[in-house]
Amino acid sequence: MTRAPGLMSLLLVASLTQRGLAGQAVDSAVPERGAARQWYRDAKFGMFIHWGVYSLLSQGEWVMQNREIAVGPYEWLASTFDPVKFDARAWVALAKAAGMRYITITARHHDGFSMFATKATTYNIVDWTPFKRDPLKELADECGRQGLKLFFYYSQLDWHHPDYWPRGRTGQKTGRLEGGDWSRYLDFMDSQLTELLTNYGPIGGIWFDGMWDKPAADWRLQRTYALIHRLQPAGLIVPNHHQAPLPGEDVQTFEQDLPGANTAGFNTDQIGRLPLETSLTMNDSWGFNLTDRRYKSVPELIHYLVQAAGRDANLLLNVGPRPDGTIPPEAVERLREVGRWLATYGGSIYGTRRGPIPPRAWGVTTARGDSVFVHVLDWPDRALALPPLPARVVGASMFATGERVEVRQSEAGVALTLPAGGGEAHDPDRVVVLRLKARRN
Ligand code: H79
Repeated sequence: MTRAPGLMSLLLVASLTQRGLAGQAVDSAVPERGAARQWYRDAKFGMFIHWGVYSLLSQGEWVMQNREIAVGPYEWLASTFDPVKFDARAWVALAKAAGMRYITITARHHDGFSMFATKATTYNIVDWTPFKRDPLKELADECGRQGLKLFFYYSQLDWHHPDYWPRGRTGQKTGRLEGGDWSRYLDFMDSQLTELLTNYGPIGGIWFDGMWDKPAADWRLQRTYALIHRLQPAGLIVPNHHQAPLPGEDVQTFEQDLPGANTAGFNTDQIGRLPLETSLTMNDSWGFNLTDRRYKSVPELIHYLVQAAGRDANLLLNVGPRPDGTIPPEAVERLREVGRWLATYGGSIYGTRRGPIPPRAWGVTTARGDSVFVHVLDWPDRALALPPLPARVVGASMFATGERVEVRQSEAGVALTLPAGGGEAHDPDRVVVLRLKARRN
């Protein structure tokens, strides 16, 4: 008798594994990771930080590639990095004020410079620069104190390492020798990942990027994923490879697009069953860019957050700190405003799942328990017609003010009449709470 459930769940895991979205099987197999994924789905809002040697040149994190800077001159640039105003407490406090629940920071970007203490190379912030401090350690400690989770962005692509060979689509003009040992490079990455997963306490997970540089290469993914999951069973693997999820992965992330959209041109339209995330720049740059003034407005940022939540996805919103370690004031202002909005409306976002109505032209729905939150993002009128809902609506009100919302429910759907006045039509998001009649189990 006692063996039967074990066998059943083994069979279940095996059958899930064969469906190609094998990552989800881990949910039931490893309780720590199942809980971490739940936490992640509830968190909804994170801060992405792109910060490194490239920040000095203020042209984004691809400057080494775009300006064809060779390894030698870039190494000199790296030796000048000295962000004296870096203050982990201030960064984490800002993320918290914005209503963010986690931070994902570049531990090492494509330029190959390690922003943390590592024994695998001297090309790192502690050994190579006058700064000599480990900002990731300071951030990890501060996140622990302020209750945020910290994820490490880790580039698989490297424009500096001699063993990144054969070269992929990028990094051709760096003046490196034409030769190298690929398996030694993979060992190097595993040793750095081991450091990131052992020296910083419990972390949220690893956010991989750059595999698309050499799509056909053997990245030894399963070995690396197993290493990560062995070192931190609750650590999530978030791969930005722009493909459907592969075995061992925990989150499907979309770059500059809501799940399912592909305006960026490189995202997949295959949405798996893992937790989802959208990463987004606040202007048009990830790394610091002094002249990029194309900042999204506060209502636009709120819309992205709500649109993501309505699709079951988190929003990972980027900031590109300046080379002195400060965050640009344009970003600070916007983050504080979004945080102010969340202080009122967070209950319709955090801990929710996508609602019963799929995304519509006027907005989206989120849901928690018997409550459905109707997010009216783009609709000028008071009257709004919804498609049929799975249960009877027993109450309807405006989320922020509690004002009554008139409801007429028929076979054709649910007609809402929103209250007049209050300037609500100009709000970035008019949120209506519908209470559905509880379904008895
Ligand atoms: O870290 C940020 C970017 O630096 C990095 N990901 C975000 C989070 C990134 N850079 N570029 N991309 C992601 C998009 C990749 C574009 C590609 Fe291509 C188009 C990869 C393959 C085709 C550019 C053109 C690189 C190779 C060919």
